[in-house]
Amino acid sequence: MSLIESIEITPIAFRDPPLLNAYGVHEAWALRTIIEVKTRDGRYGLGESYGDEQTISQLQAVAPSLIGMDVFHLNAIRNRITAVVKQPDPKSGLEIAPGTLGATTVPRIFSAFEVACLDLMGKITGRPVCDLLGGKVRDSVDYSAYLFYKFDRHRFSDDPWVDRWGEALTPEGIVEQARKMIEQYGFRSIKLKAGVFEPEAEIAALRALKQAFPDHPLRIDPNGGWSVETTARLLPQFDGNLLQYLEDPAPGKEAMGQVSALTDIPLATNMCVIGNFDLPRALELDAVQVILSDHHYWGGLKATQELAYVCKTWNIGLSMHSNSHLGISLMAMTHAAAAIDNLSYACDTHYPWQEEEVIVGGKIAFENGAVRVPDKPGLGVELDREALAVLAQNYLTCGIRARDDVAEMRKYQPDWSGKIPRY
Ligand code: GKR
Ligand code: MG
Repeated sequence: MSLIESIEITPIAFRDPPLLNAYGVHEAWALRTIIEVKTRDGRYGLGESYGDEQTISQLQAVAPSLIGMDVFHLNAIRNRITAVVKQPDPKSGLEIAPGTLGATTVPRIFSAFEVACLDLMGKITGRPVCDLLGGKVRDSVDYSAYLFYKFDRHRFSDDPWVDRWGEALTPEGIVEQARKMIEQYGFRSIKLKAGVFEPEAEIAALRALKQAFPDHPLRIDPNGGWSVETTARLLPQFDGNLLQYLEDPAPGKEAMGQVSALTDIPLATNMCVIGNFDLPRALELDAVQVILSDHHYWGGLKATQELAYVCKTWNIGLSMHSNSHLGISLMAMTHAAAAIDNLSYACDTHYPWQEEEVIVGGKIAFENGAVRVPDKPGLGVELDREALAVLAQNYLTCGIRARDDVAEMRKYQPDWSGKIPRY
């Protein structure tokens, strides 16, 4: 009853607004893959992962070798995946989406199956996934309002869809976006995606946010868009507890170590520490004081717990990273976060930016900025097969096969380099 009989891997595409970052702009469609692991008795477990061609072909290559394995034997499944998966160049992929990097291949592919197996284990035992991780330490998980500079609509897409958020290219536009998002979702922390405009303009937006939402902790994340010199110049402007943490101001561990030596503001990362292999050097340099976990590339929910123990041991803060995703991922993130006591910050999520879903019941609700931890067996979500078919069809027709923010930005600005640090 717990042996894997078949695996379905379905690439999907859903609409994504023109969100700006240091690399460029989001394309009109974001890609994901839905993973279904099935047992003979008709049960299925769900996973959600990246949708770039490389990830899809790796998932497809591994799947046949898992048939007949026991969903409870995660160690054996990890060993099988490690033996089967082909390791690409560790530097291949998109730096801004760490889960697409070659260096994270085995943990990324394992994670997709691990979550599906945990969902199945939960369904077989009648327990929610967080119980399989030791039980919840909180009843709901806090997420933050994840603000982006953005265009009003995609100028180069044939699809007539226009998102409901409008343009945000100024401090006023960002405050307006925050207001809408907080009104609708109740978020109690704010993150501003930066690295888009001159840093002073982005700090003006932070100040405007502080004035409008004095009780909301603030973070800014230029994705390594600033040099060490620029960051050093900006640091005094963050005085007075403006920031809860400063995320990836400069690119790479060495640069982050240099910035860290200049400030008491905690530095956070989802770029220079993306796996256990990055930890020794980061610790040696004291390069980061907060790590943004992400089960999608860190090796699953249990590996995220292991990272939490490392963070506890070394007195490093733990937060959670996100890329564009749907509800299966949100539920996996919620179960992991529910079972980690030192996850001390509201988690990131892109979820409000997406309108489509693949789960029964549509979009997951937030209350006061938090998602309630479900007590149903498994992840607590079921697949809406009609919705899945629509998004699978989108994938076939959208023409995108790997996220490329740089190429998309070049449509607006042909001389765009997309190189970091830019300032
Ligand atoms: O979606 O543009 C984006 C984000 O910049 C994303 O790609 C990052 O991986 O959210 C992420 C981050 O915190 O760096
Ligand atoms: Mg980040």
